[in-house]
Amino acid sequence: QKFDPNAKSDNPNSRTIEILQQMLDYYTRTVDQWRTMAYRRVIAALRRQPQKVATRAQALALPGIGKRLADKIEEIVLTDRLRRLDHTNESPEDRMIQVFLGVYGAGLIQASKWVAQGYRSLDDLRDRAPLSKNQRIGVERYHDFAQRVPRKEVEEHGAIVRRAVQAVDKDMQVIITGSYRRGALDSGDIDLLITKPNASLDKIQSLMMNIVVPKLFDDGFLKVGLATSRHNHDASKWHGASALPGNVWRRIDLLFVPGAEFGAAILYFTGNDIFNRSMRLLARKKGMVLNQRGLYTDVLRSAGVKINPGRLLEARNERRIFAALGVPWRPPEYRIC
Ligand code: DCP
Ligand code: MG
Ligand code: MN
Repeated sequence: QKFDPNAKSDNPNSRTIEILQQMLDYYTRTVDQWRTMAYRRVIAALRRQPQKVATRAQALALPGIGKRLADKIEEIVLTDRLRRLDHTNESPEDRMIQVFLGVYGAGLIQASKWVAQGYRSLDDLRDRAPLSKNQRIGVERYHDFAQRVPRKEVEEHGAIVRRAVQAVDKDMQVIITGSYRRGALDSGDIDLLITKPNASLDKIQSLMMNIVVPKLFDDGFLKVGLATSRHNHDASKWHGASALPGNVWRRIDLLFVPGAEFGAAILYFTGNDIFNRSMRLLARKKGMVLNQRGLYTDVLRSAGVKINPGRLLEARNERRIFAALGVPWRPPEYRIC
């Protein structure tokens, strides 16, 4: 199917999400962890609704949404705003930090620095601030990267990469993960896991970096590379931007995964990040270690010194990792916290 560049995001709840997101931004800044979690949960639930959630009762029927949030959803739909937002009492500096946080790669420290240094708009940053190469791209493509990617367009980008990968090796697999795999109707970026059964990381990595990525640049599909890591201890990755002809630039992440680690990697890359944290914590409590490369028995230490590295329990199969942890299988759609 063809992607329609003029199509709006398919999500009927996008306005509600937009307003709830402003609340989430506020609570994130005030480090209100409890409300941050609640708002993340409600936004994730709304992202997966194909129908508009308009009433308190409809909102209450969603998993993990309590009465107060349900009231807020109804208020937003009825009034197109949320009174609570008018009382968050933001200073102009707070609002500017929020804007600068949207620059790719800029964290709270960098965003606060820019405000402290007197920059008051994106134009200001672009024209006057000394910026790294990536920061400059982040500023110049700010409005591109701020737009959510509709599910259909995520699929289009995945298909283009898959075609290029399989032209080189038809046994290679390209799997769309991240929020897409959790069922989101639109995503912040495009997350692609690239693997091949029984292939080593070196093999996949060199094929991607020497052949596929350059080819996708030649085709005009990839626009810029923003971060690469060769495997030190991290899995290998390539972060950058891609675009369909005539369309806005999207953030795209490629994760290169050896066949033997597929299960642990897809579990990690499906997220969400809070679900990942809770799985890791659970593993710890059971004397195991979970990371994106596998589930291990804990490292044996004596007086703080490693005696024994952890022994690998499972890495290849996602379901078997749940089983080894003693947790019932949770489909990606339900991994929202
Ligand atoms: N991840 C994680 N911890 C992080 C960052 C990422 O565990 N600090 C994992 C879980 C995420 C996955 O990687 O789901 C992909 O990261 P993204 O930042 O792309 O997040 P999502 O795809 O979940 O959401 P979005 O739609 O905003 O891209
Ligand atoms: Mg993502
Ligand atoms: Mn990502």
